[in-house]
Parts: sequence; structure tokens; C-alpha cells
Amino acid sequence: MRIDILTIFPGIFESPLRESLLGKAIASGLLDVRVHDIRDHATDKHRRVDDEAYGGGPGMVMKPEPIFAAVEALGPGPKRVILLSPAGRRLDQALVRELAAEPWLVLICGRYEGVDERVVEGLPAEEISIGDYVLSGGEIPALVVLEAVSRLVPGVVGREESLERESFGPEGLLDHPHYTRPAEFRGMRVPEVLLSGHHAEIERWRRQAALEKTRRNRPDLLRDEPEP
Ligand code: 9D3
Repeated sequence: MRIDILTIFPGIFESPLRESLLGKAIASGLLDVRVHDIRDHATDKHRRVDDEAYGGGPGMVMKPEPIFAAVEALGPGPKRVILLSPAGRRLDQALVRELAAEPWLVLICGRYEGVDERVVEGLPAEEISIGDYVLSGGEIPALVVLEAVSRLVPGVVGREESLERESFGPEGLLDHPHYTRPAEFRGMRVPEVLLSGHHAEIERWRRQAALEKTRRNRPDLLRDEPEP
């Protein structure tokens, strides 16, 4: 799978693309990730990528020309172009699955107050948000999309983990609590049933504990309505 990232801060991507699972997937050729500096496609001598907002107001807006030029420089081919934007459709695992089935993604990272709307309209680009909180730009969201999507590319994640890749936990519950040695740490005991070797009882305990954690942390997952 090919993923091109367009940004005015290419340095942000250096270590995340080098380290860990993502680094290995890129080194092994499973993922072809390329980072491009939008500023390289500015045409004026000051290499400007932003300008004042029509209609006034505080904050600058990213100009459309360098972004169009950066996308067009990628060459022909079937691309799904995404603008990371706080005004986008919220990312969830269903959307991640959809994106992972594409051969070629282009992720455009906005900065400043936003990006000229003709990027959305004319490229065209679909807007995706990673959640309802305010960040300073689309770079970290692009890394979130990249990491979530790459885990679903065959071969990126090992066989054992890939068994649980499909759903967001069984029946849409949060994961059960996990423990490792020692059996007692600072007075806190590992639940005895987990030490018992009684697999049916362990399964029952885990399901109950997952249900309680979901009720406490994410009661919205237990209602049978779709997400708002
Ligand atoms: C005053 C209105 N703000 C929108 C909520 C302005 C604004 C805030 C943050 C404009 C741009 C940004 C930068 N954020 C992103 O580019 C971004 C983002 C985010 O802030 N939260 C969640 N997902 C994303 S994806 C891109």
C-alpha cells in the first residue's frame, strides 16, 4: 500500500516512520510511505503557503495552489485523498478498515486556522477528524490514521495479534484487564481465578470484567443505538 503525506513540517514524521511496527513495515516494503514538503510547491520567492482569510478574522488559511501542485506532482493513479481536519468525519475502526482496502492514500495535513475550501471541493479531498479535541495541525492525526490503517495491511501485524484485528473487541466491548508477574505487587493481588488454570472460569471472569470496564469507561458502547 502506498501512502503520501503532504505537510509543511516533514520533520514531525521522521522518528515515527523509523521506529517500531511502522518502521519495520516500511523497511520490509509492505508500506510505501512518502513525505512531501508542501512548501516545495510554493511558487513565489518567499515560498508562502498561507494567506489572510477572505471575509476577515484572525488566523491564516493555507493557500490552495501549493497543495494542488503537491498532489498533482504525485502522478496519475487511483488515489483516495484525505484532508485531516477538525471539521471532518470522525475516524473509527470501520473507516480505518475502509481506508486499509485502498491501494493508495494521500494524507494532507492542515495548519493555521484551516485550508482553503477549494482543496475539499476541487481535488476533491474528504475531511477526516480523529476526535473532538483541538490540536495544532493535521500531522499527529495523519500519524494516527497511518498507524491504524497499517495494522490492517496483511503482514504488518503478526499472526497472533491479527486474530483480534477485525473487531474492536468481541461484541464491541472494551478489553478485559491484564496482569503479569508478580502475583502480588505493593499489596495488590492478581485475581486468584487467573492463577487457577481453570480456562472456562477465566473466560467467564474476563467477560464480566470487560463488561464492568465498558459500563464504567464507555457506557455509550453498551447502548444499541449507532454513534451520534
Ligand atoms: C476556532 C475553530 N477551530 C476549529 C475547532 C480552529 C482550528 C483548530 C485546530 C483549526 C485548525 C486546527 C488544527 N487541527 C487539525 O488540523 C486537525 C484536528 C484537530 O484539531 N482535532 C482532531 N482531529 C484533527 S484532524 C486535523
